[in-house]
Amino acid sequence: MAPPFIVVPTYRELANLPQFTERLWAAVPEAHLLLVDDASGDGTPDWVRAHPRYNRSLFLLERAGKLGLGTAYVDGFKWVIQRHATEPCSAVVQMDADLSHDPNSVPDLLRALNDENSDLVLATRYRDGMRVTNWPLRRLMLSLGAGLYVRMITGMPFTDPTGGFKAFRPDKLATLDLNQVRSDGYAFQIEVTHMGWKLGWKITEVSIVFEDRHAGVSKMSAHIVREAIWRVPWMALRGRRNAVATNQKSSP
Ligand SMILES: Nc1nc2c(ncn2[C@@H]2O[C@H](COP(=O)(O)OP(=O)(O)O)[C@@H](O)[C@H]2O)c(=O)[nH]1
Ligand SMILES: [Mg+2]
Repeated sequence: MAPPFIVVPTYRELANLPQFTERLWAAVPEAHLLLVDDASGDGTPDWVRAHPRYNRSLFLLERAGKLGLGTAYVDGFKWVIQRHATEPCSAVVQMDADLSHDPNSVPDLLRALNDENSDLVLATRYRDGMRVTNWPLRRLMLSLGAGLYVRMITGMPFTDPTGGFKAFRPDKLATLDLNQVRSDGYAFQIEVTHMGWKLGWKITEVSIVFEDRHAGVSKMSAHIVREAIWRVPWMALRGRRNAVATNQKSSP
C-alpha cells in the first residue's frame, strides 16, 4: 500500500518535533513526513538529519529564511506531488508541528478520504459543538468570526474554513495550479479549499479536538488577519471571473 505523505511547515518548532513525530508514527506507522523548514536557527535540520528515519520516511525541505506559511506549503506540495509521479502516495495531509493538530486524528482524515471517496477532507473544530481547548478567547472569537465571514462572502458551506489540518487526494492536488496561490496564513487555508470547491471537488469534514500549541509561540500576526480580510472577497471575485471565462469559452 502506498503511504500517506504528511507535509508540515516548521518555523522554530524543535521543542515540539520529538513528541510530534513520535505521536505521528505511533498513530500512522507507515506515514511519510516532509518538514518544510524556514531557517529556524534552532537546530531543526541537524535534528532531522540525525533521525533514524531520515531520507527513508522523514524528509527535509530547507528554505533560505522565513518566507511564510503559504509558500512553505506550496513548495512542500510541489515536492510531494513530483515524488508522487514515481513513488505514489495514498494521501497528502497538511498539519501544524505544534501538536494543536492531534496526530491521533490523522487516521480519521485518511478514512474519510477513502470511505467517503472525498477529494479533500477538512478537520473541523466547530461542527459537533466547540472543540477547542486552552485557546485564548481572543483567538477563538477571531477564528469563529473569520469562519462566518468566509461563509458569507464565498458561499462555501464549511464549518471551519480557516483550519490548517486537511487531507487531499494526491491526484486532485496535482491538478491545482499552485502558482496561482497568492496568500499566507489564514487566507492560504481558505484559498486552497476555495480553489478545490470551485473545481467541484467532493469536500467533507471530520470533527477534531484542537488544543493550543504545546511549546513555542504562535507566528500569527496582525498582518495575517488583515490579509485574510481583503483576500476573501478577492478570491470570491477571482472564482466568479474564472467561471464567466469558462462559460464564454464553452458557449458557441
Ligand atoms: N516554514 C514555515 N513554517 C511556518 C511559518 N509560519 C508558521 N509556520 C508553521 O506553520 C504552523 C502553524 O503556525 P502557528 O504559529 O502554529 O500558527 P497558529 O496555529 O495560527 O498560531 C506551525 O507548524 C509553524 O511552525 C513560516 O513562515 N515558514
Ligand atoms: Mg499552531
